[in-house]
Amino acid sequence: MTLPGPEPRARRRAFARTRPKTLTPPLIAVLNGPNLNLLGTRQPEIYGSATLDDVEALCAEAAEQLGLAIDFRQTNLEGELITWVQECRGRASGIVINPAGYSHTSIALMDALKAVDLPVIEVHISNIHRREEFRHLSYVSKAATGVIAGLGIGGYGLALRALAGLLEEEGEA
Ligand code: CA2
Repeated sequence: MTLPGPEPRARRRAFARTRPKTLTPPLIAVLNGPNLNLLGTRQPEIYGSATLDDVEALCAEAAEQLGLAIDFRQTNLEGELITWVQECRGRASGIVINPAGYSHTSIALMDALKAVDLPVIEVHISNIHRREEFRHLSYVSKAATGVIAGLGIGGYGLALRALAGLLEEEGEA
C-alpha cells in the first residue's frame, strides 16, 4: 500500500527548504528578446511600469525560493538569442523565454528551441491574444512546453515555478 505523500506544492516548499545549499542548483536561462530593455519607459498601459531590472530581481527572488539558479539576459539580435538557446545544451536545465517580437516571426528561434531538447516556458507580459491579430500566432509556442501570457511580469515567477515542478517530476532537481 502506498501512503499518500504531501501535496505537490507542500513537497516543493519542503524541497526548497531541505535542499542542501552545497548542491549546485539547476540552472535556468531566462532569455528576453528585442525591445524588452525599454520596459518601464514607454507603453505602461500595456506592459506596466516595472523595468527589466525589476524583472531580473523578481526572477532572482523566485529562483532563490525554488532552489534554482538563473542566467538572466536580454538581446535585440535574433542570432544572439538563437546562439544563447543553443548554448543551453548541456549547461541549463530549462529555459524561460520572452521572445518579444520574434515570437511572431522567427522560425529559426522555434527550430533552436526544439533542437535544444529542454523544458521551455514562453512568457508574455501582455495577453497577446487580446491584441492585434499578428500577435496571435507565436512560432515559439510550437516549441514551448507551456505558455504564460497576460499576467504581467509575475508571469516570469510563475514560469520559474512551473519549471521547478517539471524538474522535480523528472527527478532532476
Ligand atoms: O507581452 C509581451 O511580453 C510581448 O512579448 C512584448 C513584445 C511584443 O512584441 C509581443 O507581441 C508581446 C514587445 C516587447 C517590447 O516592449 C516594450 C516595452 C516598453 C516600450 C516599448 C517596447
